[in-house]
Amino acid sequence: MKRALLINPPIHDFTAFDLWMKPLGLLYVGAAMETAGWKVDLLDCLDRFHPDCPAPPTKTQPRLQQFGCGNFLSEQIPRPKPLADVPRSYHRYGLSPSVIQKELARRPIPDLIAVTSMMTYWYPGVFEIIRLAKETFPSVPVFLGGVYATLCRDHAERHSGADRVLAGPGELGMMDVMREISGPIEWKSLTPAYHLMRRVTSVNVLTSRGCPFGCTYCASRELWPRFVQRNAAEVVNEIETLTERLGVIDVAFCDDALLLHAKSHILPILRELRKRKLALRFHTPNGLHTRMMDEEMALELRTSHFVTIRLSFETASEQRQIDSMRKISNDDLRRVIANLLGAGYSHREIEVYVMMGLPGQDSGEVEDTLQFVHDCGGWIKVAQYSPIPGTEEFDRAAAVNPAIRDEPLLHNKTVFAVAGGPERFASFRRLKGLANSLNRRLVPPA
Ligand code: B12
Ligand code: SF4
Repeated sequence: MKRALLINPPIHDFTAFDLWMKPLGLLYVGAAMETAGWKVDLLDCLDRFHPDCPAPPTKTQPRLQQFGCGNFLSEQIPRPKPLADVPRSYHRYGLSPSVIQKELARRPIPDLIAVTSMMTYWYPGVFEIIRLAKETFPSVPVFLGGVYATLCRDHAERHSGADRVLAGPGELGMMDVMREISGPIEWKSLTPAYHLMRRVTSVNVLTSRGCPFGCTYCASRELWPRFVQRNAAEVVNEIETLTERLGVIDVAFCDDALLLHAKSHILPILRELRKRKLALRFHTPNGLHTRMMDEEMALELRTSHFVTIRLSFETASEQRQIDSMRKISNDDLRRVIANLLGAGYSHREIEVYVMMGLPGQDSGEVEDTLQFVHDCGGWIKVAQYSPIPGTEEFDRAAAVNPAIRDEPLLHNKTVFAVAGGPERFASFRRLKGLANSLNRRLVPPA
């Protein structure tokens, strides 16, 4: 039997937190390989529960902790050269290199190694793991896929050390590779291979791929050129099977467009889940399409135990809404927050993403947006802009800083918020302070 070793790399970044973070892409790749009769093993360098390398208890974020989120093990490391000017400490998150080496050494030699990648600016962790894997298994081919590999393919091919970089959906890419190695394989519908993980505190579910909107700062189209929704019954069965088998109650939806075509998709999914009386809690860390949240949807989410609701709003600038986002207006947000409040959500539970650091965005625009969200009764969640190759906004950002074209480290969300000198940093801190004080005013501490 052929063997594959899947690896989820460590992260090098200013901050990282396990916010329902799962190597979902890799778990799909693993499912495809198991279906094809391969023996699959996973080395999850972000395993918070590894006996030799447990993550420290999470001291903050009690709300998120109870839903299965938490800190990664971390150590401070020097900032890489392109980030030398960013006034923040830089860390390595995940299992220590020595534990990774031990983990690699105790495994039988695989026939191939499949490494995933997430944020484009997390490539140093990817390179590190490829180097360590090559040290232990010098003759085993390493395949690299995932978001970084898809969006920065040239960079990955030139610098990662992987033998092959596969852009796009890995189930398909790896099928071709497996066919090359072990002959014909039949395609089957897949459930992510969560059983490969040591301990799972929540599951991530994708009910669809892609998004038809095409906002100018978003990579969705680059990653999934077509919007495809899965069969509703298949999604319900997956949620039921996974949560029962793994003994978890927290489910995070990772869709780009969860609420689209609701009548034939998410509404039947939620109704069927309720019918099956599964005691689950749902989370939408990746913002929801706000416009789709009518009264009926707000009530459905409440009745179905959606306990983390995040809405994509980004900006109250009507000009920018028209120019760059096809998804929302200010009236939409006002109406939607009212619907959610009407459905029984508290102000604290209605989290609204506000984007900071977009090209050409001045602090006045952000300030107006913060105030607007607050006035509507929403809890502000500041999201820092990360420029993503292949998007229109990336070209605008590159006109200001051409270095982002060759150096993905400069896509880091922290860089974009705080780089550009002390004035910009001071403005960023002031805006963060304003967001916090507006939130405190909305929900005074008990
Ligand atoms: C869910 C999600 C999150 C979650 C958690 C992610 C997780 N790991 O679970 C949360 C909410 C935490 C998050 C946070 C952020 N995210 Co996010 N996130 C996503 C999202 C919507 C889905 C990721 C996912 O689970 N996909 C599902 C799996 C199945 O897909 P996949 O991993 O790509 O895997 C497939 C292929 O890539 C491939 N593959 C994967 N591995 C391998 C391996 C091999 C060998 C092969 C062959 C193939 C292969 O096959 C898989 C199956 O088809 C993506 C957008 C998207 N559509 O992908 C954005 C995305 C990755 N995030 C993005 C951004 C901007 C952010 C934030 C910076 C937002 C912000 N401003 O705060 C933060 C950053 C967090 C941080 N610490 O820096 C950007 C990327 C930015 C970048 N420069 O790389 C994306 C692309 C969205 C966008 N706007 O365009 N995110
Ligand atoms: S609506 Fe959301 S997922 Fe769709 S393109 Fe815009 S930002 Fe991306």
